Amino acid sequence: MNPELSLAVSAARAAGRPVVCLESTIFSELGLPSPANREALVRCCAAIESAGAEAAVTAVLDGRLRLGIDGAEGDVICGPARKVAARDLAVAVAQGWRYGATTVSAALALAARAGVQVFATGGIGGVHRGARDTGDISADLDALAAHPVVTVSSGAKAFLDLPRTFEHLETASVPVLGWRCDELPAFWSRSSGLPVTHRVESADEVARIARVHWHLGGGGLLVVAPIPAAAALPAEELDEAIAHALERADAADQRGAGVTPKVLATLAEVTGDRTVEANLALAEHNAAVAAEVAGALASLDAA
Ligand code: PSU
Ligand code: MN
Repeated sequence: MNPELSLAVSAARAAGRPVVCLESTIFSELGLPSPANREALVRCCAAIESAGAEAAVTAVLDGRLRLGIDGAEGDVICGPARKVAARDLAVAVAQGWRYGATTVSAALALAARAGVQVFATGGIGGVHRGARDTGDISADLDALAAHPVVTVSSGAKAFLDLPRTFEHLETASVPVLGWRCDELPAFWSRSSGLPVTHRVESADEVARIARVHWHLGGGGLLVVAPIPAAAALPAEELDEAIAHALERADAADQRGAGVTPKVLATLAEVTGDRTVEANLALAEHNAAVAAEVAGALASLDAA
């Protein structure tokens, strides 16, 4: 079963224009708080479109796999949702869920199924701190390895165990390419102290690497782009807020899929929404970088 393409996405593909997929969890009530979620949707789509590509929000709507939404469906995308990771896609379809919001893992599955090569998000999921006890490792990591798609993100969310997250990506053979940076970004901050294995300077370079990687049978590639400097938050301040948010999630006995939304909400509360502002800026920037990469891949294909 292939995802249904919106008219705009179909038209873009017919015209050979590049397409960039987006997840919907970040735009739903599970992701950013209202009205920032709507602003994020508008800004990400505009960033992709002003770079000459077509934005394709992924979701399950009324039990149908979707790639690209029509304008009026923005209200649904920004509303209440059930979280859909890759393993939930089939259930959401068979049970006819009104709105299943795709995480990175589900969005990558839909992008790959439709042959879309580039995907943008804020931060991927990864290995949670304390995963040794809880076993909580996001399905995003396996999906990144499995699907031949370039993902652009600002690293992984900084409340995760970043060293283990990136070790996992190495084991899974996912190239991690630093977008004009030498250190892995830490989502709301520009650096984590962890070096990237490879630095890239341009979309064309990413496209050429991706082409060879896929030719050799590789799966996904991760481009990590730091948050624009003007929007970045100081790492020390965040460390404190993160410790507090994780304690609170733990005290509430939050487990599984509920952890990420709970932690993000607490962080917004204790920083006076500054994490939300930062999240908007980095998501928009990642969308713009992804559109550039999609354009570069399209040029290579045409050559
Ligand atoms: N990044 C954000 N906000 C989010 C997420 C990531 O800034 O809401 C979502 C993404 O959809 C990601 C998911 O795929 O969290 C990971 O959830 P989990 O840790 O349960 O796998
Ligand atoms: Mn999890």
